[in-house]
Amino acid sequence: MADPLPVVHRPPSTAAVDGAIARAVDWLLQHQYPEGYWWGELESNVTITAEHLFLTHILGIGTQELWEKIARYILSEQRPEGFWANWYGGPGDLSTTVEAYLALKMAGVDPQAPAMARARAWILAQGGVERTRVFTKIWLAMLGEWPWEATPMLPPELVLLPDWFPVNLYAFASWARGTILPLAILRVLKPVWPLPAHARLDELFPRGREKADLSLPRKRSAWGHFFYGVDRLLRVYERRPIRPLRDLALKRAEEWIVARQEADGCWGGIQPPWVYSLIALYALGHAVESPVLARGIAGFARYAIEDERGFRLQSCVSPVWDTGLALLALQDAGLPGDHPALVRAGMWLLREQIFVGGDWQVRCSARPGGWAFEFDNDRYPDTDDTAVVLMALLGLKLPERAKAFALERGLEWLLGMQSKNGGWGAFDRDNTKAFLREIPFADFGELLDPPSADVTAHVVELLGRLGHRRGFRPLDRALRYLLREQEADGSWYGRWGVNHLYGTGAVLPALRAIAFPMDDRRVRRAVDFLLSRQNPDGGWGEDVLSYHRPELRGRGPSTASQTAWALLALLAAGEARSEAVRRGIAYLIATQRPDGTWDEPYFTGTGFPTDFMIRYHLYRHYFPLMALGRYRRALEER
Ligand code: R04
Repeated sequence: MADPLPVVHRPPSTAAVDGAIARAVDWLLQHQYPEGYWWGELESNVTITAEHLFLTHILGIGTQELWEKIARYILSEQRPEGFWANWYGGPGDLSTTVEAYLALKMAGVDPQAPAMARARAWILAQGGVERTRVFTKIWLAMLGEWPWEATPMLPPELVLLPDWFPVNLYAFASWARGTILPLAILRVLKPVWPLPAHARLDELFPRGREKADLSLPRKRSAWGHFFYGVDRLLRVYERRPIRPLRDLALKRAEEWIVARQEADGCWGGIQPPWVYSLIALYALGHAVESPVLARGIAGFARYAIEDERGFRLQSCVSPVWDTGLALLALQDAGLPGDHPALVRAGMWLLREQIFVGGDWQVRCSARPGGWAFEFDNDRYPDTDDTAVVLMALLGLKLPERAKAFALERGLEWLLGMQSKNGGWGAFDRDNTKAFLREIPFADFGELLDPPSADVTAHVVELLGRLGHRRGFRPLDRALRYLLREQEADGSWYGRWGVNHLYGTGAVLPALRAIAFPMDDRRVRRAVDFLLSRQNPDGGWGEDVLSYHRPELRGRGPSTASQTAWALLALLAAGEARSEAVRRGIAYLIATQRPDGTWDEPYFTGTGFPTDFMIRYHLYRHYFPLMALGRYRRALEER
């Protein structure tokens, strides 16, 4: 961790603010891709890369050269205690550590090496393989190290259930849907691609394989008991010689998957549905050389990163999101809408708009017109990217008719995606069937995509920038949703960013954009929350563990992006001339590097709260730039 910074007493001078903005703008302009977009690394944890090694083993396409690079990267991420964590500074994660350990063994790392001995001791102290999550057990089942029977049932017949049925594929979040169906195929085929003897995991069963606890994760709720009963019934069905629907279900599931492969070979733009789809199709008999598999395998190249630390894979890529936010930051910094770099980015975004249908149409009848997070993810546009991109485009000088068309269709799609409760989920409308969280499979991540305050705030901010005010029905409903979601401490929860600083940093700018009175008591409570959380160094930070521990909300070592979120909220609330904002701005200036950017080892992005955390490598740059730019502008007013 960095040394504590000196406490700042003097307000930053105009020259210091101007200089910091100029350096940050230069840095960002230098890091734009020639095609016009910005694209920073999306860092997660070692399971993504370990599982890539498992995939190449299963498909028989691994090379010793690749595996050694993967091993180098995984070893570079190990903590001195022997474990691997899911985010910087986070606690050890048993499943992640078991997957890392196995990948290292497969790559040929000597199990007697000290790093391996430390990992092994830690794993055993945590209870070993039998205590890992369902996803890890499924990987181990495919590799012959865990009995398939000791994983939850997942019937592929799910694909046959109509969308009005209480349980059906479309009731699950888009990411869960794309993951569950290939896993359901694998769960009935139960394929095994055994490990070589030297890589087997006997030493990770504390009481030996024979005495391993094979029971399923069990939820204590009423629905939990119900689904546990369903699991047992499915096991009876499984033993029957004739299962009339099975062949049909497998056929339909295969078609469903093949139909959803994207142009770059991925599924949903994210690693889990992608790897499981490839493996399921392979298990169904598709050859590695078949067009579907070949395209799918080739697609990983753009998600891979090779450097001195070896080879790693990103779980997802963020060019659209990064480009939208970088454009907003540059405009906040005062760059004109006809600046060539901004126009180039805007033209690139126009080409990324999606005009084909997707799974979202099951719940929404609007015409397509949104944006996805990634280069190629046409079937799963999301409302968050769409709102941010539309805000970014608003101020740009682009061919007029093309711009008007993009705005109109983007907005039409967004309005169609509003959920019944007034908020917006990311990929679907009304994806809110809470009882599904109780299936035995669900011991990791999120199975649903309900509306969240952060996404809703981005849409509301867009509506405000478009000139909508209270009295516009969709806006009134969204505002009521946001006000209902405010926590007792005055903050808002952050679904896709850590955590209450992200949520609050999204909501207050949205309220300002719709001309909500910023002296309202609810706004003041949010301001008080932020003021009470400022660190002695002038910055703000929030620990990932705040997702589980309310006393950590808004608390943690200062980071550039989280300081910026707090400042964006305070600036929106009209606090530009406050001591707190001055000190926050001074923190950003004092921590800026000579080359114009910031350091930030912490993970401030969220895939699934605590289960899957992300570090967006450009967050530490464009959010501080946004805050500095808006600060300067606020001081110029009046
Ligand atoms: C920041 C807001 C934009 N948008 C969210 C996009 C986040 C991109 O990053 C990820 C998204 C992911 N989804 N699902 C997974 C995931 C990972 C990301 C995922 C991860 C593990 C498993 C299954 C799915 F990095 Br297992 C949507 C709103």
